[in-house]
Amino acid sequence: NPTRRSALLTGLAASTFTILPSISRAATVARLASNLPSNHPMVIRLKEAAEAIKKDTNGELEIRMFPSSQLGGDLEVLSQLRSGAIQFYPLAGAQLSTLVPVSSLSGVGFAFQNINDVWKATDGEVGGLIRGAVADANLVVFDKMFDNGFRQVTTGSKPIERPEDLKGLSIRVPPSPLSTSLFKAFGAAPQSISFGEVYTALQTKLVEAQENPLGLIDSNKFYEVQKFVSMTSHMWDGFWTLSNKTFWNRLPQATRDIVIKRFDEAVLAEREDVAKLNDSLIQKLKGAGMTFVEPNRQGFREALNNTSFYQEWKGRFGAKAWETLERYTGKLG
Ligand code: X2X
Repeated sequence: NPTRRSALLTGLAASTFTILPSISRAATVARLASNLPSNHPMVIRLKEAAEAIKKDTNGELEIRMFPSSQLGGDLEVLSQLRSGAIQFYPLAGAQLSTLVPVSSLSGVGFAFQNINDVWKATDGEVGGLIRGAVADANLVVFDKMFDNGFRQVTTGSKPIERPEDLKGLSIRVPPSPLSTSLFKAFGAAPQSISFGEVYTALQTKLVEAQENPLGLIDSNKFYEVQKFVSMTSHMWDGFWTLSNKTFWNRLPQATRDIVIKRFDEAVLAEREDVAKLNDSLIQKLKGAGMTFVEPNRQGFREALNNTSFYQEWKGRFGAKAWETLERYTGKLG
């Protein structure tokens, strides 16, 4: 009897739906990409945060980690974040500046003399300026930066002891206008290469040099393909944790609060990790065969002062941003 059959089917469908709500909502699975290797403190702490978030949300939010540029190059992954293909991406101000120019403000050459001044600025008004611009670019950005560190120049065959040694030097820099501009100001030949390709670029002598904080010289094993470390500390760099806005706004507020709490904990723990590592890494890298050079940093700063670098970037960032930076660094240029 067709009527009886359709009634039976309707009843069956209804009962199925009445069962469904009792099954907990399917967990949200998010992807977090990073260009750093899994043994870097930032990735280690974010992995811990992800585990805590899954537990705190009773499995509602699972964040899967994709370190070591597994999902693509630095800027390719930024596009994936913007499209929603991935949901979280800690990205250095250097690379982020290709989308949000002011985000490399914290990376101006020789701007900061110590890490305490960096945190005052990036947890303060410099960070506030940058985070406002990132939000205007339709990305979610968390409050505090992970520490990458003060960047040092490594080379394969000759140490960098004075500014003139940079002339003609084929050096890899992150895909970032400011990084390129800084090394061009010294007469070097910078090449923008995604971080995941740097080791091979050095190994195949595509470039002679690169520049990164000690933590990455160690965790990315650059000591295997580079001989000298020149402690130029020519710029500081850090990572903003970014999230896709559509994804983020769909999360329940309670879940968002848990993510914010755990990511904040991760940042503060990572900053301490990097500070401790810096004390031990020089010995460790010497043990791995690297030779350290302590160049006269003031000489590099004066040489940069004699170029158009500071004037150019004061114009590109604008008077307001530059004045905000100088409130923490003192007069630049
Ligand atoms: O690409 C780099 O050199 C790195 C990993 O330090 C940044 O992401 C800026």
